[in-house]
Amino acid sequence: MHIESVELRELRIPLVSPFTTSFSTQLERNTLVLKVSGTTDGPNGPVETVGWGECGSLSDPYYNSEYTAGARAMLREYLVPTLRKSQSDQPLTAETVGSALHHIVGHQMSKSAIEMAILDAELRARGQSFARYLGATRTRVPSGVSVGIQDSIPQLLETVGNYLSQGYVRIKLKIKPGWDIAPVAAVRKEFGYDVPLQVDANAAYTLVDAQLLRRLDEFALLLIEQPLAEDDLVQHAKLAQSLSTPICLDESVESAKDAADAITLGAASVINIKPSRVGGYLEAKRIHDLASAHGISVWCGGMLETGIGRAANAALAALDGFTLPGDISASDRFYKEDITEPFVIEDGHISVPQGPGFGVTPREDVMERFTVGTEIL
Ligand code: SMG
Ligand code: MG
Repeated sequence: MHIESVELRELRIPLVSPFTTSFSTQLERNTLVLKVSGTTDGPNGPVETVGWGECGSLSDPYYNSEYTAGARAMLREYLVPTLRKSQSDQPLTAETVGSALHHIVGHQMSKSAIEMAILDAELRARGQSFARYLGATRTRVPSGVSVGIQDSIPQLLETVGNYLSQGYVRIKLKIKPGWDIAPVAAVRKEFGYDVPLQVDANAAYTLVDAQLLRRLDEFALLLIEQPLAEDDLVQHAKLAQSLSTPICLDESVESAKDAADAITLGAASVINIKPSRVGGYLEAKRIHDLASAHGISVWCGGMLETGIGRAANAALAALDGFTLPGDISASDRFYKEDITEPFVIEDGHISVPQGPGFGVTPREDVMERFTVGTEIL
């Protein structure tokens, strides 16, 4: 497409309840929504089109190095100007965004946001759904839920019970040192061993904790997600040798190359694919393909996406290699009001949108109420 303008909005959307992980408590989602306008080539000349993207960053650089104010500067100062310049030399498509931005180091989430908007615009212009573009055939995906660290075990049991009664097919418990064995044991005791259960440490442990983490083995977890630091691939490989619980990487994988390294080293037997963390949906698909070829299970992670990112995640998770339920919950898991039509859980599943592009309609009037800044790039 040829970009004419990019409207960048910074939003702050309140969460229905605080979401606590080993690194912070989120009370709201502070994100960027991009609306790209421009033209694509149609059979009878240029066609006006619009597409939407969302940034995976959080307000503070605690999950990864990106943060929303930084992403905003990155898009304004580097990414959008670079794409504008590139389109004056050669045609820009969603598939060339990655290479046009490759010389800019890092900033995967910011890159993903603009690639997403261009992809949505192009697919809308040709009337194709994102699921069809990817070659995904499933029309619904199983819905897992990520449960934050709670104030007490009784409160945790109530929260988990509530999600199970809504039909969530897999529970993920956030853990940290001091909140690990006891909450897992309590959930198993209360709800039994038939509930698919996994944990996520968000890099809160070190290899010194191997013995403690081995105690999780008796609870038949699907996996333990990112127990060690982002750059600890070798140590994850060592840890994998002493646990029977499969190790899944999240923060450590920022590209298909990282995924290949992790697989080669034996650092992960499962990968959480978060499109924003790896620089976009096209790289996410490459990781899916690579993992499938190596017999590594993958599932789709989440960054508390609004309906825009949630729609795209659902389509990605509909690919065959996504063999485990993702963190793709209903919109009301986080939001009283979503900025698109809400995603709902039905029979433990979320429907994959089938309309052109990501297949959802961003509601600018609703967005307006959560907007803390807008700029036209
Ligand atoms: O979108 O359902 C969601 C959130 C899933 O737990 C989730 N994400 O490490 O996997 C993860 C976290 C990152 C965000 S924590 C604020
Ligand atoms: Mg994680």
